[in-house]
Amino acid sequence: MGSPGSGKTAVLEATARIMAGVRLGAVSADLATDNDARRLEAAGIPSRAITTGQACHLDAELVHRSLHDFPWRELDVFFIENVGNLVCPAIYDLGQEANVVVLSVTEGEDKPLKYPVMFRKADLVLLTKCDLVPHLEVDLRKIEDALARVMPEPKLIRVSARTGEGLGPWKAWIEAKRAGGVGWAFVDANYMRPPATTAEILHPERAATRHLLAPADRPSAAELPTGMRVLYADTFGEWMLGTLLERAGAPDARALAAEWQDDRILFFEPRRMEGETWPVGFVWRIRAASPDAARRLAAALAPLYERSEGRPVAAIAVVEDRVEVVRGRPRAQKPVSSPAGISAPPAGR
Ligand SMILES: Nc1nc2c(ncn2[C@@H]2O[C@H](COP(=O)(O)OP(=O)(O)O)[C@@H](O)[C@H]2O)c(=O)[nH]1
Ligand SMILES: [Mg+2]
Repeated sequence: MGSPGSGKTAVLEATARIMAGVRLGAVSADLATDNDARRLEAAGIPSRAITTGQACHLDAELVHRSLHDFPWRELDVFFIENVGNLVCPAIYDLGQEANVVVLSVTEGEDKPLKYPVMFRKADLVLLTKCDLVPHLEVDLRKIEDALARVMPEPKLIRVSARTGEGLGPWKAWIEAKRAGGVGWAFVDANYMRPPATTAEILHPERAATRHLLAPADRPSAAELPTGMRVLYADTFGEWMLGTLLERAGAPDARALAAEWQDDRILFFEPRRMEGETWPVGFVWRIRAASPDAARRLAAALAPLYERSEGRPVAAIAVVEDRVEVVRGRPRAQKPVSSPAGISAPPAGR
C-alpha cells in the first residue's frame, strides 16, 4: 500500500531481481490500465491486473476473483499491490499476512501523522527513492520520528529501487516472514471449513451440542400449495434472528437470539404471476434451545408479523421447541398445531 507514485511497483520489480529462485506472484490494482501487472510480468513476477474503476481500494472479493485462473498455490510469496491511496486500503482485510506501506522520500515528512490509520496497520514501512535524498531538503529522522508516534512497533527500511540500497534487509524481512508464516495448511484449514452459521462465530463452544432441525421439520417443496414454486432456501442463523428481534423491539434481542439452535427458511412464489403484487411467501422454522425459549422467541417476533392493513403479515406457531413463521399458507399441514397466532405446545409432548 502507499500513495500513487510512491514506488510500489518499482519495489516489486526490484524484489524480483534480488529473489531469484523464490517463486513470486502478484496482483496489481489501479483504477484503470493493467500497466503495473505488465511491468511486473516483464520483471519476472507472474501477475494479474485488477482495475477497480471507481473504487479507491481493493476488497477480498476482487482479489479472489482475479485469482481464479492464477496458479497461486505454486508460489512462495504473493504480493498484493493495492490502489495508490493512503486512506481506504488500510481498512480492508484482503486475507494478507502482512501489510507493507511504501512511503517515498518526496512525499513530505509528516505523512505518517496525517494518515495514521495506514501506518498504524503497517508491519513494515519501506522508505523509497532514497537515492533522491541528496537532491531534496528532507530530514529522514523527521519521518522516522513521525512513524514512531503512530506505528505500534516502528519498523522502517530505507530503500532505493534504482540503486538497490536497502534491498538486502527487505529480502531478509520477507524471508523471516516466510519462515514464521502460517503457510497453506492454515489457509486451507480455514477455507475448507468456513463457519456455517453466525452462531459458530458467536458461540464456537456450543457447536457440538446444537440441536439441529430434524430433516422432517425442515420446510420442503412438498408442503407448498399447488401452483407455487420454490425460490430458494436459506438459514438465517443467530445473528440475523437477533437483528429481526431488535427490529421487532425485543429488549433482550441478542440474548434471546442466543437460544437459536438451527433454522431453515423456504421462500416461494406462484408459478405464474397474476399481476406483480403477490408477496413472496415463506415457511420459516426455527429450533430453539427449549420449548420455553421457543415460546419467548415467538412472542418476541410477533410484532414483526402482526396485521398490516387488516391482514396478518405472517402466522406464527410454536410446536415443542420449534417456532414456525408462515406467509402464504402451505397446503399440507406439517406438525404444526395452530393455523394462526401463537399456540402453546400440546401438553405431554
Ligand atoms: N529515483 C527513483 N525513482 C523511483 C524509485 N522507485 C520508483 N521511482 C519512480 O517513481 C515513479 C512511480 O513509481 P511506481 O513504481 O510506478 O509507483 P507506484 O504508483 O507506487 O506503483 C516512477 O517514475 C518510478 O520510476 C526509486 O527508488 N528511485
Ligand atoms: Mg504501481
